[in-house]
Amino acid sequence: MIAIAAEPYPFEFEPAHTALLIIDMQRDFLEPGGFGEMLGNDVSQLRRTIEPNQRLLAAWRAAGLMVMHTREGHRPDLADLPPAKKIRGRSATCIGDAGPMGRILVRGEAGHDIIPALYPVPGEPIIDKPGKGAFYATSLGRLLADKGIANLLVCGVTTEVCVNTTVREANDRGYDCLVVRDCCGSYFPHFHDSALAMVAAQRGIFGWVADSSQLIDAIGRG
Ligand code: C5J
Repeated sequence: MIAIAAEPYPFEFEPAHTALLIIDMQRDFLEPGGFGEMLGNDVSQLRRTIEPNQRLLAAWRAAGLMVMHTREGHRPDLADLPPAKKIRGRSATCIGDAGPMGRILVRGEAGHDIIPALYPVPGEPIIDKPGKGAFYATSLGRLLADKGIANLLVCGVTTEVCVNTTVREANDRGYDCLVVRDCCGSYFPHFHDSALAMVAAQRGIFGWVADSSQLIDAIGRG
């Protein structure tokens, strides 16, 4: 059992029963010229998470521990895209339409894929999810149960949408979640800060928050 300093109190975990879950580090959200930037967002707010994620991912891989990745997106026939989600935002270009990097958030398109800097290696499951939460309409719960995972270290983008939604889903399913502060990002820094505060509030109503350095040091100490 390892314990690390975290908010609101130390997080204890057994590495063999703890998965690193990296949410939606996709080209369309992070790369200049992608869907996120097309909507007027400043992608540098998300890109600052790339290096911390690389360091944590390298440490987790070196220790031989469980890593999973998610991608938000839809079938090419859009059968899993609710009409409400398609038109939400009333943008001229919507999910499923041709965008700067192929059809927006459609599986198999360039923009839907994970950025090269954090690309999964063989053996790391990729969960394709049609919603914001990683459990909804996916096999994530089954995979975690099969691997005996009890704790999740949650990284990725965006902190207030897909990260927090996944943490809430995981919380209701009995997982302990630690959200990794510097490995998560939002286009809106104040949303990032608020989303983390919500996780750790009320003595950890959803979970814990810590910096990646705490995890890397702890794994290094073994
Ligand atoms: C959003 C996400 N914000 N991955 N997706 O639409 O947070």
